[in-house]
Amino acid sequence: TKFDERDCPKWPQAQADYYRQAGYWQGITFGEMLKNQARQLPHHEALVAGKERWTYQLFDQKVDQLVRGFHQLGIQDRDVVVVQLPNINEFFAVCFALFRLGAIPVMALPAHRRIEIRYFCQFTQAKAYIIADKYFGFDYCQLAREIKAEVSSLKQVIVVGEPQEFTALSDLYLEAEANDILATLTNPNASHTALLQVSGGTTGLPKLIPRTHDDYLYSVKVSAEICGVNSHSIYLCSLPVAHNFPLSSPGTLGVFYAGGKVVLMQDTTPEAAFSLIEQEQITIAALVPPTTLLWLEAAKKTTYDLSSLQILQVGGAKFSAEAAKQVKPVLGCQLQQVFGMAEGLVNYTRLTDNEEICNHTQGKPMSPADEIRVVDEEGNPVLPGEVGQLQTRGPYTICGYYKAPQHNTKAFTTDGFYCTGDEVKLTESGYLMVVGRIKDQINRGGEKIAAEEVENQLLAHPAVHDVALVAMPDDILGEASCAFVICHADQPTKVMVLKRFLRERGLASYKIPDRIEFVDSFPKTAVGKVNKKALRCLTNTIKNI
Ligand code: J2J
Repeated sequence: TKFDERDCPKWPQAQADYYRQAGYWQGITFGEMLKNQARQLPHHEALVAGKERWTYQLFDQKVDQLVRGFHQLGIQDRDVVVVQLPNINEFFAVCFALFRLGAIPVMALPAHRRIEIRYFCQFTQAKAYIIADKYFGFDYCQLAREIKAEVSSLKQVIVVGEPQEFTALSDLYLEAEANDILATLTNPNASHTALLQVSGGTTGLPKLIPRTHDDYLYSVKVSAEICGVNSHSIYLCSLPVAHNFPLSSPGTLGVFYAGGKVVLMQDTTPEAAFSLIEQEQITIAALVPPTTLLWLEAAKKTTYDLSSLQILQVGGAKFSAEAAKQVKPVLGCQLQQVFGMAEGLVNYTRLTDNEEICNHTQGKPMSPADEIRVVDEEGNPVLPGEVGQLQTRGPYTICGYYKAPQHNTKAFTTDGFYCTGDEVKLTESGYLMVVGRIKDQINRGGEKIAAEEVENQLLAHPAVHDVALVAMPDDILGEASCAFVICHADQPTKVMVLKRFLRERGLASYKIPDRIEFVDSFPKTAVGKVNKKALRCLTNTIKNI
């Protein structure tokens, strides 16, 4: 079964026409974008990871070679491929080869496990799954074996490193022969889905986000402009590459678009980052708030020279104004706050903004075509400056999740605005301040956890009668997760037992509750629902006892 664009709600015709006429959507694909760079900057370095250094020319050649190898394996236009790779150059060779073939990568994270990967493969009827053999001690070949046994659509497992019974990626870099397939490939349609991003989610199952070449490339281009990224920029990528922030805001793709250099790192300690900053003369880096706090601490006593660093982007979760104020004095670079979402809308503080704005707001929409409104519970606009839910639509915000018509009626308004679930305040100058959230999600230092998903997994344990997952304050992460569990009266169980249960079922480790509290009942709201607000308060009291 092939990927069907009809499973991805699209912009109404008039809106799409406008985005094209206004020049937002340029009909260019990611494959072409890289080809252009390889022509213009062949000897310029594009990608660095450890000892690997790829120029744009080499990068482009590797992509073409992989196109041949993938094609030979039977990967074609409109096939879905789940890509789960760490921060290595191959991630990009793989993704761009898939882009050129018209195949669609699912941007899985290295932290995902059996539950998530099986779901992605099954739900998309993926034809291939691409992994690294091992990463942080985890054996992905074993995971692939389990998935392959369960998902019949999955024909190929491709491995970076030791392939065991599967196919080695290194065997798929093929040189041109007679009747080169590259000559016969047609360029994918730029208005079609280029990739599937993974949503933070609010429901039992993660949602997939279809991003087209047109809309994603537009967001990448504007992001690069706003962040002043150009061919001299050197971008440090320490967040997991597949995540929307380091991929597109402006991220690695924005750097390629601008002809700059991406430096990938896997070791996320501040010292390793500082050493790379000095060595590679990094000019821009992107972090989530918890890592920024670690950098701020470590920078006070480091001997590394960080003076090349001009911009530090911080996003993914709320960054406190107190920490924000320290960035310039301690790290010697400018702070840029980034408030984005894989569904689309990204807000940036601008490089020309004053410190008040940079430290206290989460920026403003990147595009003049972004439409935003702040609404109350009934969906009516709140008074200026009041708190409400943020809704948005625009040239790079999706109109619906992949294959999720029912959920889409809830997550999108009838006039096509995405309901972000974020509670914000709009300042007089048009900047957004994130003040909270109405979606049932935990933002664990930038990693999103859908409460319902974890609750469902815990409910599968025979001893568990009911469960409610809520956020609890954490000094470093901002939020950690706490599960309140009611056991069946005759079946008491233990914290360790439940945690092990979740791990063995194959839930990504960041979703495993940081804390589990056994209770006899839940506080209820007036209408009889579990009162999560009260439970969140309870995490404080428990902590203080
Ligand atoms: C508060 N909450 C924030 C911020 C995201 C760039 C940057 C981040 C993401 C991302 C992204 C926040 N302050 N600065 O995709 O391109 C919370 C909001 C939002 C949700 C989206 C990008 N920045 N958030 O984090 O899809 O709740 O994208 O709705 O992972 O993260 O999460 P995600």
